[in-house]
Amino acid sequence: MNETAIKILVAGPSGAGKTTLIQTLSQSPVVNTDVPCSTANRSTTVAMDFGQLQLDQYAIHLFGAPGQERFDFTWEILLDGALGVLLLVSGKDATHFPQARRIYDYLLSRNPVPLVLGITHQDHPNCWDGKEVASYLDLDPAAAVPINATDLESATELLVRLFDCVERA
Ligand SMILES: Nc1nc2c(ncn2[C@@H]2O[C@H](COP(=O)(O)OP(=O)(O)O)[C@@H](O)[C@H]2O)c(=O)[nH]1
Ligand SMILES: [Mg+2]
Repeated sequence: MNETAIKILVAGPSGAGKTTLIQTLSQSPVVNTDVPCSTANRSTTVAMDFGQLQLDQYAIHLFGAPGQERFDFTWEILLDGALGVLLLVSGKDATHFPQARRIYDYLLSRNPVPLVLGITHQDHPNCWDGKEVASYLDLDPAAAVPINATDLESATELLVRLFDCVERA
C-alpha cells in the first residue's frame, strides 16, 4: 500500500493541551521534551512533541510547538512543510487568548496554511465556547471546534475539521 506522510503542526499557548492532544491521538509512543520550568510549578514544553497515527492511507505526523514566545523561532521551522495547523487554546482561561492570537499572526504571516482552532477544556465548567473565543480572536467561528483534548473522539473531530478545511482550500 502506498503511504502518504502528512505533517500537522499543533500550536498554542502553554497549558492549552498540545502535549495532551498529541498523546491522545498518537498510536505510537510520543516523543516528548517537556522539562521542569522555573517560572511555573509544573512542566512546560521547551522543545517539541512528536506523535503519529495512521488514518486510511495517511501516516499523520503531529508536531507540537513550544507555547512560549521565547521559542517562537522554532514555530517557523516546525511549520515548514505542514499541511495545516491545529491551534489550541484553553477555553477556561481568557488570559491565554491574546497569546493564541499572537501565535496565529506569527504562523499565518509566514505560511498561510489551513488552520482550525481547538478550544480545549470543554469538559470544564464555565468554559468559553467556540463562538465566543473565535469572536475574541477575530477568527471565523466556523473554524473553531470546542474539544476535550483528553478524549480520543473529541480530538479526532478536530483533526477531521482540519482535513475538511484542507479540502476546501
Ligand atoms: N480536562 C481536560 N484537561 C486538559 C485538556 N487539555 C489539557 N488538559 C490538561 O491541562 C494540562 C496542560 O496540558 P498540556 O497538554 O501539558 O498543555 P501544553 O502546554 O499545551 O502542552 C494537563 O494537566 C492536561 O492534562 C482538556 O481538554 N480537558
Ligand atoms: Mg506541552
